[in-house]
Amino acid sequence: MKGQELDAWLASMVSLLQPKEVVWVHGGEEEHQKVLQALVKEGVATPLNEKLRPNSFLFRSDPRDVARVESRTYICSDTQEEAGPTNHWMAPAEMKEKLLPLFKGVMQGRTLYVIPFAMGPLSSPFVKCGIQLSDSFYVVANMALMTHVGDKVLAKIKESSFVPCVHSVGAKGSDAKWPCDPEHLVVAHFPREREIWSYGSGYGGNALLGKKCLALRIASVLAKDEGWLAEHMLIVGITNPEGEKKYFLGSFPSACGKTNLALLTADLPGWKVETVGDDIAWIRPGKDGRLYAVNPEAGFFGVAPGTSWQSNPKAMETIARDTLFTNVALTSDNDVWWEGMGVVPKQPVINWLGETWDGKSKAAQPNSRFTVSIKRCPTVDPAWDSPEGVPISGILFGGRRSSRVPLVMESQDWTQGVLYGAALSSETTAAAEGAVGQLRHDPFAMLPFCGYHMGDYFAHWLSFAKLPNLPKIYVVNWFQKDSEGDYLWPGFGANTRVMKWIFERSKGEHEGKKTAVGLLPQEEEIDVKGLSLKEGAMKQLLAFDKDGWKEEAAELQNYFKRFGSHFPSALTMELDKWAKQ
Ligand code: GTP
Ligand code: SPV
Ligand code: MN
Repeated sequence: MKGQELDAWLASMVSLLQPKEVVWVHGGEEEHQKVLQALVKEGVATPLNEKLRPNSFLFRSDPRDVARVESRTYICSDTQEEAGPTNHWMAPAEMKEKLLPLFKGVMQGRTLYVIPFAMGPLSSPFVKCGIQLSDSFYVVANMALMTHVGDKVLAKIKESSFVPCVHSVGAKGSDAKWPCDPEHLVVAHFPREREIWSYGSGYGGNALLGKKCLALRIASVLAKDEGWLAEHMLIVGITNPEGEKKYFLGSFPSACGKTNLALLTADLPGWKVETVGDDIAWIRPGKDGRLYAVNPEAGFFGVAPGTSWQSNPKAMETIARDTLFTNVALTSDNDVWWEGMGVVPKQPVINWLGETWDGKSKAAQPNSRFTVSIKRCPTVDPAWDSPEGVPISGILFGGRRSSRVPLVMESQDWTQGVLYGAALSSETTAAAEGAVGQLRHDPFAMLPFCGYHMGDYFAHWLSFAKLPNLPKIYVVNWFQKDSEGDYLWPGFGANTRVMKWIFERSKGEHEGKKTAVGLLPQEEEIDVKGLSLKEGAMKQLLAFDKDGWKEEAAELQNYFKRFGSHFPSALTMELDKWAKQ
């Protein structure tokens, strides 16, 4: 929508939503502090121990509103064909008919917050702006950390355009601390109109509309039209002991390790890791034929459980202050706690539901999260908000695979690498509703986030093949298990060892061993000095399971049938090689 249309749009939305007042978000630290204090006063936020965790707050959601709801997320393109087989679809007019009664008068007695926000550095030619209308003060507090908000963005919008984002937690008239309406929840995207409407949830990707809704689902459609890529990827800078620096992208499904790799603490002497982004990358070809990536976000909305001083010290440092926590447990000294934090909590512990913890059930909700500005990261990359982005030397695809998929392998060319992305599958996590631990296809970790036909999306990726300076593409898997169900690979800091091999491969080092599915490292090429690994672990981690891959190929051939004529024949041919090896 054009900037000049803003006033008329807002007036029409106010008459639809019927709030008791309209409050603009201007941005800035002073306003952010006022928002937090008001949330405390309303009893929505609990201030944490000022000495242990300064300027940090705990929120508890309604227990029915704890994760993204993929089953109620819609792509409302003109035709179902455009949305493709991986998205829920409804015709735009039909969806509007469904939405209008839900939104009509929903904000009666509530404040409507108007949040002008920018995804990407404001000075970047690639920035995309939105205006989120919301009746959630919690959303206001989160958006201030996750995006650039306020008057500067509004000024930009006025001279350009914005994506209208209408959000309500629903439950008209409810005086609950965390109102929501799970029964009628709907997150609707209109790719042609470039609009987002979200009703019924105040949590994460359902409610912070700049993130998955704009920066991935709507942006993926813009990217296809304009010749770039909007991806569910981390961006990390790695410097070797000789001082050479390279940037990498990593695509992992939700709760499969992006934040952890983005904030990796190198466990090898002389290696340095810096963070550009932990969830989303906008990637464009530069004039030199290389790919450049920008992080459209300004903060982390990271998974709390599993984060510890052992596994991810940089994340622990990042969230040491100025952080919002949602659905974690509260210790008796007013600090936060979660499973896998690696410390014993001060008892009694109050669990995420606000009850005294029984010591047996989960104290923190498995998808409990922290929200924090990227500027709090001790090793934020100096180029994290570079308007042009950072040049990319390698792209990683990884999922949770307990067997078959090796620790790392390298594609022989772009087409095989695109097949790595298309073939990605992973065991499901708590980041979305539904069962956990079930293997599902999640192409490019974009299954819940691609705003158009996934077959066309594969073709769009292939269309970059002609660029002269493409990065190499890798599969990684930190999650192989042994026969006792234990992880074979220590993961976390030890992933430095895999990044080292990838880094050195991009300089032409290491020979590896060729297979039909890609190049695997020879055992001695991975530096495992100082790691405590089970006997034979590396052999298993780097094994090429030929029969397993044939089976994988057959299963993929079957899966890809759903994309029909949209499925690129180049991928069919590549996959044939895997099946017939
Ligand atoms: P989203 O924010 O949902 O997109 O997730 P993400 O991909 O950023 O996942 P994140 O890094 O937050 O990791 C999710 C969970 O996986 C956490 O509980 C981590 O502790 C765990 N994890 C991350 N990296 C590793 C690893 O190398 N090995 C093992 N075993 N677990 C890991
Ligand atoms: C994900 O689920 O991939 C997330 C969390 O990054 S949310 O913002 O809730 O989508
Ligand atoms: Mn994510």
